Amino acid sequence: MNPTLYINGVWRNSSNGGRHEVRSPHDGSLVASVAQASIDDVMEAIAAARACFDSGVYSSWSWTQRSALVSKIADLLERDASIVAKKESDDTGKRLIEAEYDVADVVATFRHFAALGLVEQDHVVDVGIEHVTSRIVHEPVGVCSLIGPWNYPLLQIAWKVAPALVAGCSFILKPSELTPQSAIHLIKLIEEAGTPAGVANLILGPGSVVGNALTTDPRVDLVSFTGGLTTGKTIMVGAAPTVKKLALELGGKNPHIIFADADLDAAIDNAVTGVFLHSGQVCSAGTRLIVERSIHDRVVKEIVRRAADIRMGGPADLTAETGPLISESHLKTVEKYVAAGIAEGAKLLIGGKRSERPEHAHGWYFLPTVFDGCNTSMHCVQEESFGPVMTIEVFDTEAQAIAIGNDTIFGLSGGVWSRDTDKAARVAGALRHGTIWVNDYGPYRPQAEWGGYKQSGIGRELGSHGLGEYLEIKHIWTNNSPSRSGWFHDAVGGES
Ligand code: TXE
Repeated sequence: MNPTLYINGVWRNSSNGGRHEVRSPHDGSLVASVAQASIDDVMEAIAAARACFDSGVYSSWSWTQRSALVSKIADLLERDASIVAKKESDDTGKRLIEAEYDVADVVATFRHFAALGLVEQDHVVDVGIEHVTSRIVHEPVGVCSLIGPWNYPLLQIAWKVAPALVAGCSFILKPSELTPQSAIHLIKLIEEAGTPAGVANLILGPGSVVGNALTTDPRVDLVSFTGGLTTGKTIMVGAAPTVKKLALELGGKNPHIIFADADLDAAIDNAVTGVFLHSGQVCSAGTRLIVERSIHDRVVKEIVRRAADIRMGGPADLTAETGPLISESHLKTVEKYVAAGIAEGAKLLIGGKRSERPEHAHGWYFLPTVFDGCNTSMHCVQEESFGPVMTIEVFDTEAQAIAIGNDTIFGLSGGVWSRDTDKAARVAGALRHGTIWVNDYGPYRPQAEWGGYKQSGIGRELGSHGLGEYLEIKHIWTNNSPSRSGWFHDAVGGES
């Protein structure tokens, strides 16, 4: 049995012999068998990360040394890109080419944080007192639990691991139990790059057991989590007694607004990509199409035509444009969501059920689905399906478009299409979401912050704030000409 837990620089199996089988979302075949950590393993991993951090064996490395390490990991990821992409594609069911794009993004993420580590973080502030030097210094936050989801397994983990390493933290990484293989390989590369034992630890297993231990243990200083809203709230509660720092990305219900004066060909094409890419298993998916009434019929007709034409297939199908959902349980969740949408009066225009093609019979394929006649009182408009489901709402005025786009508990991302640049800028400014695309939908770059308003999360990943999450800020005040404070009266006075 391949040892797949990594604790204090040693690869090993679970202390209680637990294993977990990873199954292909495409056809249910076995793609890997990995160790499933026990609580004792989690305790050991946290102890190792804590001892490593407190010893200063890595946290005392200079910024330059840590950046060089992260840069080396990027090189190794580039070397192994095709191996990693294959593992990612096997676990997620996404096409190999999509997984290859993801790995390229992962490399870019490591390179971004390596470069950021070379930018001087510390500085002196002028406090207006001549004999005082006031320095602001940045120090690693400590021991971090990094918990990732299954939709972009390696990428979401990279957004956490790379800044944690550059900052000088120690961490315990827990990828989703559904998609562990790329994380295992990443940790091998982190080891190969020369990272000291105890800095990077890997725990595999279900969130409710090992994830819970990782997010409640008093020795952990920060939890960075990407996943569902319900799990995010549970983590907040568990982290509260020891007031852990939290970085949370909890998904979105993202408005995609098309005005009548938009470049409709580009807008419709991006609307289709924005919601059906990766079968909607994307936190920033543009699931809520919000269309100006005068173009509604034309836009809807075209979207339905395009949705009907989407080719679905597994990792090896070179003609496929999108793939299966991650698991049977997730497919059932999407089915329930669609049934609820129909029950509350949304008009199903296409899809709404699993694929009946024989080649999809053993996998979790759900057809691209479009609901028209929706409004903000409906659950299907308010709740994340995380499947290939678009809801369509209409508006008459700019103010209405903004109000509808903001009528959600989430605030991750949104899009606006218009040839009127002033109007588009006004709407972009008024939408309460962390990323807004104007006349585009979906692209991101590691140089720019990513994260949500409202219940989409806390904090930011990527950009420079994405490093800041892993840093404590210390103010060091040095009085170069010491004197008495003179606040309290002193009956004797002077030096004793
Ligand atoms: O996510 P979970 P699930 C949304 C999406 C989806 C829903 C549920 O709407 O339908 O979440 O998906 C770990 N303590 N997103 O159930 O449970 C778990 O092991 C600590 C949005 O798969 O949030 C996994 O590693 N950890 C999203 C990770 O949390 C726990 C991406 C995510 O699993 C835990 C994925 C606990 N108590 C789903 N319980 C996005 N923001 O992109 C679970 N985990």
